[in-house]
Amino acid sequence: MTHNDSTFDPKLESLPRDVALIGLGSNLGDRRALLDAAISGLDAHEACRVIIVSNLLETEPVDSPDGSGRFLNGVLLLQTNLNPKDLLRLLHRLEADQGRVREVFHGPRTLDLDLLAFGEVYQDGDGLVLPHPRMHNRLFVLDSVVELCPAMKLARADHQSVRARRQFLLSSQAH
Ligand code: PH2
Ligand code: MG
Ligand code: MG
Repeated sequence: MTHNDSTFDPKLESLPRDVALIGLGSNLGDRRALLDAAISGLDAHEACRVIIVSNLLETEPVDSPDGSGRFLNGVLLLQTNLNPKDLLRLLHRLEADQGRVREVFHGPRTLDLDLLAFGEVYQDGDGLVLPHPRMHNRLFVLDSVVELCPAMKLARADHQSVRARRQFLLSSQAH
């Protein structure tokens, strides 16, 4: 875990308005190098500063084509002056820089950067859904988010905290 900022408070229930939560994933090529390059690329942008990066976890592919390789997943918090749409464009550019080709839906990807949440923005249109419509159902996301912001409330899951939602998914998986 990287701390650039000692002021980040894991007790926060919502993200500050200029902070985005970004999901990192790769299941093709040198996954760690690809994710490291994406993190550096984000931090290098003049309007962005990486606050903190979770550990990177090895995860089984979910809803992916047969034969998909295991993912390396993590999340980071980014302080930014960009608006959500411009940030999404930057994420897509960084994906393209790392050779991402969009062919098969949920197919193997060198680099996947997902805009999971941005401040308390709640929107369903204009080419972008925030918070991400599936994050609260994905353990491979919540396992990393719980490390950075366990108390954050999930607007699309009855405002349960990340910690509570993760426990709920784990216990429903067990039966
Ligand atoms: N991303 C997907 C589909 N399935 N599975 C894991 N474990 N990790 C991912 O990042 C992932 C996935 C679509 O973006
Ligand atoms: Mg994704
Ligand atoms: Mg994506």
